[in-house]
Amino acid sequence: MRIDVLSLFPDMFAPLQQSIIGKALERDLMQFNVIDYRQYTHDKHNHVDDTPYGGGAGMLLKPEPLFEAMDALDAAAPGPKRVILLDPAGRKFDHVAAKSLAQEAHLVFICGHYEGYDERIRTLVTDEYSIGDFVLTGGELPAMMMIDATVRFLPGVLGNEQSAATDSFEDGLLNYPEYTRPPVYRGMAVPEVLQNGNHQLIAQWRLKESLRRTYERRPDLLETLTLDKNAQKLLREVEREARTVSAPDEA
Ligand code: 4GY
Repeated sequence: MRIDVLSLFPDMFAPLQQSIIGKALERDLMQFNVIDYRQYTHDKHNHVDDTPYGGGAGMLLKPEPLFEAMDALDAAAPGPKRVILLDPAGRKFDHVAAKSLAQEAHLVFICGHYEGYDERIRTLVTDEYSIGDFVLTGGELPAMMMIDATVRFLPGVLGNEQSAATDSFEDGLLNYPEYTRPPVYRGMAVPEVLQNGNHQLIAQWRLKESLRRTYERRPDLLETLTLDKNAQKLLREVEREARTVSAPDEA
């Protein structure tokens, strides 16, 4: 996979070269390149922004630098690309989106600044994504988050011991609670079932606790999920236990 980022603050991407992404670069599993699109301005003061037609507060990104940066990129690396714009008005980025982007050969991220984009910039774009309902000062942090979440899915990036297959969201549920040694810490014990080595019982306990955590924290995830008979039974137990625990007087 090749990733290009168009940014006015290329130095912000230094941390990405560390850690797991750094390893992916070392192992040649991906190429990563940041383009400072201010270099595609022609005026003396290298302006990338201008005032909005029709008036109003704030400045907008001008179309020319981004169009010319994309022309140069198309010439240097021809072929199909997913061109991603980071914007609070985009589709919500999630686990499924990261997995789908990981199938692509070439991703381009456009990082904006100021109060928004000249609308014509959107004609360069194949996908618009938001990382959440809040407004940042630029698209660099969202781009880094999306790149990190996507690169994890490239074959060979995670070791066997850190498989993406056991992530939260992979089965549509939040992860079950996990424990390591010691067996009791400050009076808090590791659940008995995890210590007795019965893998069937452990799998059932984990599925039930995944369902419990999702039911308590992200009931919206359960709405779109199809559960098998066993999971349905465990979810009914979770629901019953929630009623008994939160209203013990009525039990
Ligand atoms: N939230 N999700 C986001 C963002 C910064 C001004 C438009 C977000 O993805 N991007 O807040 N981006 C703004 C900065 C231009 C993008």
